[in-house]
Amino acid sequence: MSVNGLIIKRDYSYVNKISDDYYLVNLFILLALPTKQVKTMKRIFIALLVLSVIALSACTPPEVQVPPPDTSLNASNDTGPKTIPINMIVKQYSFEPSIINAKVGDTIVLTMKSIDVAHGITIPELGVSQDLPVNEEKTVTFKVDKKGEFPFRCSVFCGSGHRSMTGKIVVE
Ligand SMILES: [Cu+2]
Repeated sequence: MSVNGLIIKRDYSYVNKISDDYYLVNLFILLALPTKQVKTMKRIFIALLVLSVIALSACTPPEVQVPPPDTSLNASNDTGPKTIPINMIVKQYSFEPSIINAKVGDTIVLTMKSIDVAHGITIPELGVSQDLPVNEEKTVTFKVDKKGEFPFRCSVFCGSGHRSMTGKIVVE
């Protein structure tokens, strides 16, 4: 019998005497033993630990993702003004999309929905102002008939990031 063999025998009997409550303690004792067999067990244990961590992280529910709406809806070399429908998600602290592109003469049909707290939108230079209660769709329709950038912002105080809740309509 090798010395290693004796150590294993002795320690296994020791482990057997300890109640289940000390399962973890037993594991650590085993992990501290320097024999080949225990080293193998240690590897298996660590592999299982890594696998369970991976399994757990795979099980965490995915974040609810709002599909990113188009920010560039000014495609086309079509002639003539168009009607541009925009679906906008409003939340602390952003409008999505935050940039809306259009051409002079286009009509924008902007449908907005706040998904967290009450917000509002104001586009001063285009005369647009709309409260946006939670979970209610609100639509404003307006025509853009001059070139330029027309900033909009949240018009209802909604928290610490309220002032950074901005966007713009870019008319070419
Ligand atoms: Cu807001």
